[in-house]
Amino acid sequence: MREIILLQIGQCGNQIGIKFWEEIVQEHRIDENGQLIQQDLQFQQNLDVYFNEVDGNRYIPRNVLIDLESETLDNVRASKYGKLFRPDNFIQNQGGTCNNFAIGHYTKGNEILNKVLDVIRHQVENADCLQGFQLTHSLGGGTGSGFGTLLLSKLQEDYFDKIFQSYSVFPLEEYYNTAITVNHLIENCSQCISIDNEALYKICMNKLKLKNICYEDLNNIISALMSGTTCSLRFPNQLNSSLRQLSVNLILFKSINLLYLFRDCISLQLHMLLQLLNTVYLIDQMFDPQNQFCAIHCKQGRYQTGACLFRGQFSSFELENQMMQFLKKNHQKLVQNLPNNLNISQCNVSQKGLVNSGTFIGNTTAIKQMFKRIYNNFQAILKRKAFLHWYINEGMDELEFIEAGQNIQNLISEYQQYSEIDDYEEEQQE
Ligand SMILES: Nc1nc2c(ncn2[C@@H]2O[C@H](COP(=O)(O)OP(=O)(O)OP(=O)(O)O)[C@@H](O)[C@H]2O)c(=O)[nH]1
Ligand SMILES: [Mg+2]
Repeated sequence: MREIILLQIGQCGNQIGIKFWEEIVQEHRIDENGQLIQQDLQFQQNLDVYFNEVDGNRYIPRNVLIDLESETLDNVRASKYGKLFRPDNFIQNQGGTCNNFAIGHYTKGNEILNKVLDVIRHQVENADCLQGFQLTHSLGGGTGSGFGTLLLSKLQEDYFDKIFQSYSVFPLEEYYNTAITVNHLIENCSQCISIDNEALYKICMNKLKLKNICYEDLNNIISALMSGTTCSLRFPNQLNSSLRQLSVNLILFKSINLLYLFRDCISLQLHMLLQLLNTVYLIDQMFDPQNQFCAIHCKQGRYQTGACLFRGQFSSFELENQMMQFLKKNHQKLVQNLPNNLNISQCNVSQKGLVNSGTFIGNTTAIKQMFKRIYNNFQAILKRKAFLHWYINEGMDELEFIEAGQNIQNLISEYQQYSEIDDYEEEQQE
């Protein structure tokens, strides 16, 4: 089997994680006690990717819930699905980090690190053939960013042949934590799926017409997205059926280590919450900027690679055909001259509440805009050394900040360089 362990870190990481489990237990026909509601092979054939079977008839999520304060995890325990999780997999501390990366990474985070690694080791030993780890966290607070990256670096040492995929929520502010965390993700994460809270707020306001938007609204969108991106892992599928295959299909420059984040960063677009009328409309929606999860202008870059994940009842012939038509009309969206850089996979089990739906994951050079935004804001406060003492007091060195700035700048240059090659090739073809 090809098991995955989900690591939920900090308030945001756990709130998203819980929504994800709520969503997928329903898709796999499991109730809040871990028991099957309906036995049917199409829903349960690949259950062991995300669940451990216990006592022969209960299915328990393979996850670890971690926080340096207790409130969020107490809420999880008290929620409808609280009993679903293994009690030993909750690991918490008191007091939080006051939004400080250094406390999560160096001081308080270190106090719980061994306990967390023990619980993970236990899970790995119980797995038949672990494919990798997924991480949900935000880059804004101190736990998701600081402890999240500490854990990633330790796990990379112990399980270097596994795939590490993160669902990383980018905040509207909190530039120190964000920039330092991005620097760690460049180093230790195989695929970083970037979710921008700013873009989520826009989807809630403009598309879903919601008022008084709260985290739950944002997390509903994220969990629908995670359900879409993991469907090829959870249900029988030919394409993108493992984290490694997703990496192979989406990440172009694995062997050239300078291009780390090019390899690591995947921007997201998603079609969701719309009952689909036909395939053409669905494909259109998948590429519609209004549905994208990063607040960037996609027209200012090109997709190097992409994966379209369709759910529902489709004719494969029709899908391939319509996609070809779409790409003929929109050839400027994709880098030319790269064979098979857009792949299509199809899952017959529909997403909750939808007949047909689709999720698009794309690796685009336009994501450099997001890093430019982070870099500029980060440099503006670093130049004044504002708030730096809070980090230095917890054992961080100023050099770490300088290095993070340089690495993000290098990353932006890499993206820039590839954009220029794409533009040049496009001109030559015209
Ligand atoms: N989308 C989303 N964003 C969240 C959620 N909770 C917090 N955030 C964002 O995440 C950032 C703060 O991170 P938290 O997850 O609260 O912090 P933490 O990881 O628990 O770290 P501490 O600072 O130690 O509390 C802010 O930018 C929030 O806007 C959530 O449930 N959903
Ligand atoms: Mg917190």
